[in-house]
Amino acid sequence: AWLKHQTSPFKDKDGFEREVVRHVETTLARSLYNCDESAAYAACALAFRDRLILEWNRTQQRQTFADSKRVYYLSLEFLMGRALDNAMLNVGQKDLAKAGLAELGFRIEDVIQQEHDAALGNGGLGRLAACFLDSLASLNYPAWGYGLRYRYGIFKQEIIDGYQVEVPDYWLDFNPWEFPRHDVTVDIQFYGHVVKSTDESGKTVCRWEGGETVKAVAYDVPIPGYDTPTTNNLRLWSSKAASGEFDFQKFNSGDYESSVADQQRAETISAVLYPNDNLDRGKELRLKQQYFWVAASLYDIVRRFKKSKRPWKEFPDKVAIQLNDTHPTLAIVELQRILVDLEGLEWDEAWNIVVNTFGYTNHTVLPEALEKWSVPLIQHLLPRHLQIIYDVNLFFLQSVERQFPNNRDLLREVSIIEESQPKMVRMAHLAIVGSHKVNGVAELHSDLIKTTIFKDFVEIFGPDKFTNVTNGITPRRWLHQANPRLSELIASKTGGKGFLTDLTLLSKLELYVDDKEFRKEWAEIKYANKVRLAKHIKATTGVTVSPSALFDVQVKRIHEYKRQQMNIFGAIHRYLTLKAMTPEERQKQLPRVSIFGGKAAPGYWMAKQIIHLINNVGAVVNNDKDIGDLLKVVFLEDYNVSKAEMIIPASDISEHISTAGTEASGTSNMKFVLNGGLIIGTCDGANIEITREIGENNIFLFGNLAEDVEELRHAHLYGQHTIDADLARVFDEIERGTFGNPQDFAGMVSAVRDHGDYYLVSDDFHSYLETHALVDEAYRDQEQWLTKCITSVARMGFFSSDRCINEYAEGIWNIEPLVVDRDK
Ligand code: 26V
Repeated sequence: AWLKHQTSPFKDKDGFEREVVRHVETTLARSLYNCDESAAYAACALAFRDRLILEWNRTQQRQTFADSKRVYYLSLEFLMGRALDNAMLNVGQKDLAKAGLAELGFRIEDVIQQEHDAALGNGGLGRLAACFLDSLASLNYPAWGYGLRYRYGIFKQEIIDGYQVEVPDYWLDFNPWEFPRHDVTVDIQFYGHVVKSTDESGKTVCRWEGGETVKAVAYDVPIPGYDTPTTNNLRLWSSKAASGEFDFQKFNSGDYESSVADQQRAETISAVLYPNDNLDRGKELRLKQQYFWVAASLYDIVRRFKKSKRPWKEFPDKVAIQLNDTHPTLAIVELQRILVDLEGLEWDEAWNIVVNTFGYTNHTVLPEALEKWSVPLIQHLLPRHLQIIYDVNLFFLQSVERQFPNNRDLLREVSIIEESQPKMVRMAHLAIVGSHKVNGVAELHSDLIKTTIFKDFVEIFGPDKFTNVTNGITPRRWLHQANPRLSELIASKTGGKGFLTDLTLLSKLELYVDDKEFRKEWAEIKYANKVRLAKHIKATTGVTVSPSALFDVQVKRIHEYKRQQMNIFGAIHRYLTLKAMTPEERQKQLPRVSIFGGKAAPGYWMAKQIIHLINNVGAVVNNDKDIGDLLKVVFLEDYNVSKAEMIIPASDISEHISTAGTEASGTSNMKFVLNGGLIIGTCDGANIEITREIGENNIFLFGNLAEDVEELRHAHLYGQHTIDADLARVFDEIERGTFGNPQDFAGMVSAVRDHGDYYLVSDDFHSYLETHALVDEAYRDQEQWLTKCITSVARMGFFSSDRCINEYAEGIWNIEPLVVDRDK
C-alpha cells in the first residue's frame, strides 16, 4: 500500500516546473511574483533533493538486504563544493532543468551560482575525499563517508590593501542537502578515570568512568552516483550538550548564563574546521574533535554490525575502514577498546580484527605535518585510550625485539611513544601498526615513505604492507560539470558520454588530433573559457586582461614548499626584463597573465608575506604603461572549489613547482591537463606519472630531482652555494622598494638568501626561467601547442578517481560493487 504513494521523479520539464513552483509556494512560502534567483535556487535544489531521497533510501535498503561488505571512509575533511549542478548532472536531468528554469524566467547558470560552497576542507586532502565519494557511488560500491558537520568551513579570504583577511564562513543558513537525524545520536565521553576490577574468571577488566558527556547528532548527506541509482551516504556528526548536561537547576535558579555556557562548550566541538596551521599543534579542541567524530562513527558502524548477529571474527568481512591521513587514528584504539572492554574479547583476538579492518593513507612526508599528541593531554582527555596505546606499543615493541634482538636504536625509532619532554604519541606509527595496509598517494611519494620516514616499518612488516594508490579526480565534476562544452566535444568524438565512466576512452581523441574542424572547436572552447575568466578578473580585481595572452595559473594553498615565491620572483624577473627592452624589442614579446589564488593558514606568516608580495607586484606591473598587456599579475581572492571550476578550464599553462619530494601527489595538476591546459612542473608527486602517460614532449619539466635535495640542502648550510644572478637581481629590486616597503618582504628574501634556502628556490630558479622561455616559444606555435593539449587530454584516462577507487577496493578493502538496474 505504501508503494503506490511513493512520489516519482519528474518525468519531463513540466513535471519539474510543477515541483519548483510547489516548493516556492509551499516549502518556501513565497509568491511566484516574488521569486528571485535565490528562491529559484532553493526550490530547484529542493525538487532535486526529493528526487535523490528515494534512490538514497532504496540504495540503503538494498545494501542492508544484500549484506555486502561496506567501506567506511573516515575523513576530517570533505571539500564538496556545490551540490545542485552535480546532482542534476549525475541523475541526467540538467537539460530538463535548464529548459524548465528558462520557462520560469531564469538562467540555470545564475541559479547554480546562488549556492554556497560546502567548504569542509583545506585543500587536496579534503577534495580527494569528495572525489572518492563521487566515484564510490558511481561505481556502485557500498560505502559511507564519515566526517564532522562544521558550522564554519574553511574561512573566506578577502584581500584588503594586498593583505589576506580571514572572514568566517557560516554556510548553514540554508542547506537543503543535509538531513538531521535527531534519532541517531551517540553519547561521547571525555575525561574521567579508569577502574580496574577482576571478573568471576579472574580476568582483569577495565572500565572508563566519570568525566563528561557530549551528544553526537547525525546529519546525512545523499551522494548520488553518475548514471546509476546508487546514492550513498555521507554522515556528518554535530555536537550538542547531552540531555542531562543542560543544567535545568542552574537554568531555573537564574544562573542562565552558565547553563547556556555549558551548552555552548559542547557545541564548540564541531564549530570550526581547523585551517591546518602549524599553530594548531597540540590544541585540546582538535583532539576532542578527532575523538568525538571517531567514537560516534565507530559506535554507528559497530551497532550496524551487531544487528547482523554475526560472530566478531567476521567483522573484517563486513567492514573496511579507511583512515584519511592520521586524523582518525584513534579509531584503531577505540575499536580495540570496544572489543576488549565492552564486548569482552581477548586482546589478541580483538587486535586481529582491528588490524584486518583498517587501512591507512599517508598524504605527506613533511616532518612538521606528521601528527603527534602529548601523552599528558591524551591521559587527561582519554585515560583508557592511553593505556591501550601503551599496551599496543608494548606488544609491538616486544615482537620487534624478538625479530631484531638487542637493537635499542630501532626500538626507539619505531616506538609509538616518542621519549621527549613531554612524551608524545606518534599517530602515524600507531596507524601503521594498527592497519593491514598503508598507502601513499603517488608512486614517488609511496617510494619515499618506504625509504625514508617509514623505512624501519618496511623491515619489520615486510614490503607487502606498503603500497601505492596514485590519486585521481572525478571526471564528472572536473570535466563534464566544469567544462561542459569540452565535454560535449569529446563525447561527439569518442562515441558518446561513455568516457565519463571509462576515462580511458579519451584515447580515441588521438584519431582526431589533425581534424581541422575539431581543432577549431577545441581552440574556440578554450578561448571562451578564457573570456569568462577575464570577465571575472575584471569584475573582482578591476584589472583588464587580454584573453589572447598566455594564461599562466598557480592556484593552491600557499605554502613555501609549493613555491609560489619562486613564481612571483619569476614574474618580477620577467617585468625587469621587459622594462630593460627597447619598445621595438618589447613588441615582439608574448603577452602573459600570471594568475595566482590560494589561502594562507591564518598563523602562517611567510605564506601571508607571499600573498602580499604578489599583490604589490600586481599593483606596480598592471599600471605600468611601458608594459601594457605584456604582463599582468593578478591574485584571485578566496580560491575554492567553485572558483576552481571556472579557473581551471581557462588555463593555458599551470604551475606545479614544489621542491622535488615534497608534494605527495597534487591533484589539480590532473584537473588542468584534463581541461586542455599544459603544465610546468618539477619531478614531484603525480607530475611524474602524468609525464609518463602524456609523454615528455607535452609537459615542461624542470629543476633538481628528489634524490639531489639532501646534498643541495647540505651545500647551503655549509656555504658552498652562490645565489643565482637573476635571482639576486630580483632581490635587489625588492630591496629598492619598487614593490612597497622592503621590510615587508625581508623574511621571504632572507629565507632564500641567508637562511639555508630549505626549499631550494635558488637552485631551481635558473632552470625555471629557462623553461618559461621554452613555454613562450612553444605558445607562439599555436598549432603545435594545440596538438600538445589534445594529445595530453587523450592520454589522461589513468587519472580518474574511478581507477583509483577500484584499486583501493581490490587491493585494500576487498569489496565488490552492488550492481542494480535503473528501474528496480
Ligand atoms: C599539512 C601541514 C600542516 C602543518 C604545517 C605544514 C603542513 C604541510 C602539509 C600538510 C598537508 C597535510 C596532508 C595533505 O593535505 N596532503 C595533501 O594530500 C593531497 C591528497 O592526497 C595531495 O594531493 C597533496 O599533494 C598533499 O599535500
